[in-house]
Amino acid sequence: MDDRQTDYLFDLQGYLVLERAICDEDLAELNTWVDAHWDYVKNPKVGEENRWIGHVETHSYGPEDGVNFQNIVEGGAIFERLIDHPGWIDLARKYINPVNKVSIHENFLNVRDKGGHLFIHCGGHAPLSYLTFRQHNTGEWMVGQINVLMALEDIGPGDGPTVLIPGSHKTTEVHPRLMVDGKGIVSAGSGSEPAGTAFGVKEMYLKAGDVLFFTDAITHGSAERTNEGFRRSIVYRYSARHLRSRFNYVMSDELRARLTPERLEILEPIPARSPEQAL
Ligand SMILES: O=C(O)CCC(=O)C(=O)O
Ligand SMILES: [Fe+2]
Repeated sequence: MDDRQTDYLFDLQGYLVLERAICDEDLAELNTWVDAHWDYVKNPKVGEENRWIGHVETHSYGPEDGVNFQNIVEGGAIFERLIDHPGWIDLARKYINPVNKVSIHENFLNVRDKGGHLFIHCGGHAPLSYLTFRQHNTGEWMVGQINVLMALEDIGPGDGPTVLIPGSHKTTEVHPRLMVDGKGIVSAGSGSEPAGTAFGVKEMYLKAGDVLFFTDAITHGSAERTNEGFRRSIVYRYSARHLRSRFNYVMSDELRARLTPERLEILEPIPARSPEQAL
């Protein structure tokens, strides 16, 4: 595809599949990291407390979404390379718009067991400030948040694929499952069914190393995993620099020392200011 075709499709559909964006060597390294931390998949908590691996925190949004290794950029060199990976960073910069600079709002590695899924969420109707998607024939893109979902293994039927509704980032109509008591909500929650059973969704099958690059404004979620085994994915969410940090993890000195200036600017686009710095 040339640039015009890519732009057209992203505007129209709200997503792109970037095939084989991650090379085999990097994939092997990522999967080796997951294997080496399998105990955290099985036992993500000690009592009520999340476990930490250095500055990486094991976390879940709920019982159904699996284990999220949050702040995975602290997990080692391979995760640092993903920050400004050539497979997608230029597209993210372009669609967020260079005047906004990119930052990473949230980054995690997810491992999801059989039965795991996500509820349906988002859509053009939802008023979350970063669910914007603008391309009003001005030639100026302004996309509030772009999710880069990386498949570490093949994700096919029954593997709990991401599901989405192409074009739904543009709709003002509320998806029927997100209409509650006559009002649109941002996300369905417990009591709802897995997003894979929702009206109008498309299952997004990926090969290991493929990336699903999508606006967070699109109506999406995950189908239930019905196959044995675990789904492995990584999500880096790119936004304008003003939106840095869902959880506000404090960067370790070790990571700060290792980061290239370009990567540091993505993780810390607005350096802290204090009178001590002037001393
Ligand atoms: O886990 C998935 O398949 C979807 C993830 C998701 O909803 C997101 O990245 O915003
Ligand atoms: Fe999502």
